[in-house]
Amino acid sequence: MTKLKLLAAMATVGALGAVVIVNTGARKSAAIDRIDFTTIAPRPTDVYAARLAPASEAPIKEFVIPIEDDTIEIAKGVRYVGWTFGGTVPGPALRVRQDDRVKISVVNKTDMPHSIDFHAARIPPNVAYRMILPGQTISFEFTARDPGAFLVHCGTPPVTLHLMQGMYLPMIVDPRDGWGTKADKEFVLVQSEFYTDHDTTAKMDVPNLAASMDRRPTYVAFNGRAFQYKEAPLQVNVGDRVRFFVINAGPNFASDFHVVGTVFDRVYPDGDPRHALRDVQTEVVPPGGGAVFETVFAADENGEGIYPFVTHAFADADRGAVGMIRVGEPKQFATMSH
Ligand SMILES: [Cu+2]
Repeated sequence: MTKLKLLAAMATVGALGAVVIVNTGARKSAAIDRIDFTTIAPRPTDVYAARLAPASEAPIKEFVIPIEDDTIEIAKGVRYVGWTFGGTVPGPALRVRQDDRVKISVVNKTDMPHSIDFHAARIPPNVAYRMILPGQTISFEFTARDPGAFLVHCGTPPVTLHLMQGMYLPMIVDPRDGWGTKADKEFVLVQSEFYTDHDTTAKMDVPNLAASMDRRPTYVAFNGRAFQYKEAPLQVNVGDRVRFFVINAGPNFASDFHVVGTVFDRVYPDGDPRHALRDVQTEVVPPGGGAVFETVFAADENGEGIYPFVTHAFADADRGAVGMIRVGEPKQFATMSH
């Protein structure tokens, strides 16, 4: 990682940290934690901040989410007009605790109808997930009854199109009794596909819905940009227990999540600790699903080094669904095979 990229990564984690200080420090006793994503203006070339901050202790969490059309970067130097929740693809990670009351307001700032579907909610979809017309705001609330790693997405037909355009975000619901282990680092990774043609005049990629119907993706990505964590690896320390929240927005392909050079000592399909699996090499996360993966980069075993994370469906990894975890301060070897 270049010094500049490291500084940029630190800045994004720092920005996330600032939110944590607000949420768990000065407002620790506040009953309502309100995050208004309309006030955040991310830059399209920023690396998506995969590092997660803890949820605040407020029992009521309120999220204001704008729907916007934004120019994003889906691979290095490849611009694309995405349909976004909150200006990025994926949209911002929402994190709450089991039993929290979750209040949602979604503002449609585009000229097209959209909607929002929370997989974490038990709620009548004809009420909460109805069409949001241009200029309209929809508000609803639910209790986060189920722990897990959930997908939130636009459900407006054709859903394939709204998903390949970027309309999804991750939502984490922490179990009321915690995850059973203490993680030193937590990351969120949302896998998805982009289906595009290149417009040589506009020098941008444009959507190709027929390619999505034929399941022929141009890019498969973690957190909205092919190969971004190859260039800007996830940084952890030797000895860290690392928890990954892996969510699959699809629209079409499963993620066969695997980290080269380690074994997951725990996997929670759906992100529910009651579903715990032990000592897993690869676990499938289906489109519309999520799971929690934990591993320890122990000094005497899989310590300092560079560990690729992939979908083990390698045609998809070769299209961009691969990144790196940098453990400690290893020397990079140019001949590494992944
Ligand atoms: Cu939509």
